[in-house]
Amino acid sequence: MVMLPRCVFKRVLQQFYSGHQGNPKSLLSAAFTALPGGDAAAGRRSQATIPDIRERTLIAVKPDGVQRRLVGQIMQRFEQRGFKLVGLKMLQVSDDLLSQHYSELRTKPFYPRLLHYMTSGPVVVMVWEGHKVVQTSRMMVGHTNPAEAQAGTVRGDFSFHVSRNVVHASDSLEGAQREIQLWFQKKELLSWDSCDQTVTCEV
Ligand code: DAT
Ligand code: MG
Repeated sequence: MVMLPRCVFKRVLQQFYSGHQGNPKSLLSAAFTALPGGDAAAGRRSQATIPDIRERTLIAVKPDGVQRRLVGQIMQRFEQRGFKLVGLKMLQVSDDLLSQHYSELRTKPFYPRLLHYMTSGPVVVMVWEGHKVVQTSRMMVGHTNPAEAQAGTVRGDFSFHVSRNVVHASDSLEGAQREIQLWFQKKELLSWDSCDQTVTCEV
């Protein structure tokens, strides 16, 4: 059985009563039309043409970003771009969590300093959702080394040294999934309907 969110169910009823004849077939067609961004043809369209608006990524404002009061400005960039916030929390990170998060960097010479810096104060960690959010947010965050980051990116606008680059962003779909599971419990993530969905994305 398909569970429809309340605002979608309302749209189903509106479309059913406006113009569709009252038979079960047209109720089904109204349901397709009212699904987020959907229309009657969407049910027949191939999956490949439908943008995956449910993609998720992990973004974290690192201790330097929190200390410098940059949390609001960083979040604003993701909201402004049209992405949807589905998870948010502030925490003091443990060595254990961080060593799992940065497990690939364990052998790097800068790793002990990275660990020290990342546990030096609170971080704000969030999950953002939207079409190609992993790739887009990497571009928004900019090059790992702020000295090479483009102006207009978070790192390019707010930092100049690789050891204090303000923000973390997952670098791949698989990485995002792994990191989201590491930092968030399932119940801490919210799936909610944003009412601008059909305005920001053609599906
Ligand atoms: P990114 O954060 O862009 O995904 P990464 O995963 O290679 O980059 O490295 C993780 C963090 O480690 C990075 O954001 C900052 C730190 N770091 C990377 N290279 C460094 C270096 N050469 N010296 C000091 N810190 C470094
Ligand atoms: Mg990385």
